[in-house]
Amino acid sequence: MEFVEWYPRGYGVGFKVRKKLFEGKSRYQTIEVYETEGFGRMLVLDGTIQLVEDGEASYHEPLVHPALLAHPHPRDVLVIGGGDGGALREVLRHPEVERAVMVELDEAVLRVSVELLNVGKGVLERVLEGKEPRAELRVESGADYVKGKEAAFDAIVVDSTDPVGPAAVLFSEGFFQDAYRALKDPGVYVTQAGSVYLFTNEFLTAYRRMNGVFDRVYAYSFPVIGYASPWAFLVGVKGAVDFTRVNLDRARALDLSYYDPERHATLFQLPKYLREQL
Ligand code: AG3
Repeated sequence: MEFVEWYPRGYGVGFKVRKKLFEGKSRYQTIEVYETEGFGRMLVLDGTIQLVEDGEASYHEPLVHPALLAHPHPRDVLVIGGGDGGALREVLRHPEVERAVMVELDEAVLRVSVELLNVGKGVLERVLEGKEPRAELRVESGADYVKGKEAAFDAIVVDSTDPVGPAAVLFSEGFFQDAYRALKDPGVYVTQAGSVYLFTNEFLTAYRRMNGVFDRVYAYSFPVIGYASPWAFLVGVKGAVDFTRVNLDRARALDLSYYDPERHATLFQLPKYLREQL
């Protein structure tokens, strides 16, 4: 058996799977969990691969650490989405973080992640049992949550699904404006931004919208296991955050496997045709 996610133009990313462990429909989306042959369990939302257990860090590390290591003191951090707990887990590895709020829209994703996935490494369970004093978990729309917030967070990390359906609002200009206002100064915002080659237009649209809102916008990419790689990420900053540099002393304590802070500059490699459009 195999599971293939089909991207535009007939480009597929697939895994051999031993069996389907779960399928269900929540208010927002179809949720599936598979046991893959070589990469542990796999989470699929509306037919799109969200993660494989043995490889998810190739997404969560480059999503979280560059932004947090570029910020001088990420004390208050907001995670939007990321119901599997992987992004929150990486955020909590930073000792500077005093408070991490995670806002997930779909309670069913949280439940499936706690019951069937080994991604949050117990982080979600600990938060739910009140044993993670730095973290707070809310089940609501991230777009609603940031509305009206002012200078509340040093960093905002958006770990969303693709910019269609429930996550479309997280790529809208109005949301970027709300997120900008919710940031302190200095502040840093990071979002996943789709496949460099297969979602180029969505990526460019998000880039342009963010450019109209944030003080500076940076685009980078990373090869992610399970996605049509390279995968794009967008950073927007408020005030004095230089995203071309990260704090290497703080980085050393993190013991990372994929993102290499010593080679931070390599993040910015984009295909020439795309760089020329930024
Ligand atoms: N992040 C999912 C990124 C989008 C994947 N898109 C796709 N495969 N078409 C959320 C899951 C990881 N926490």
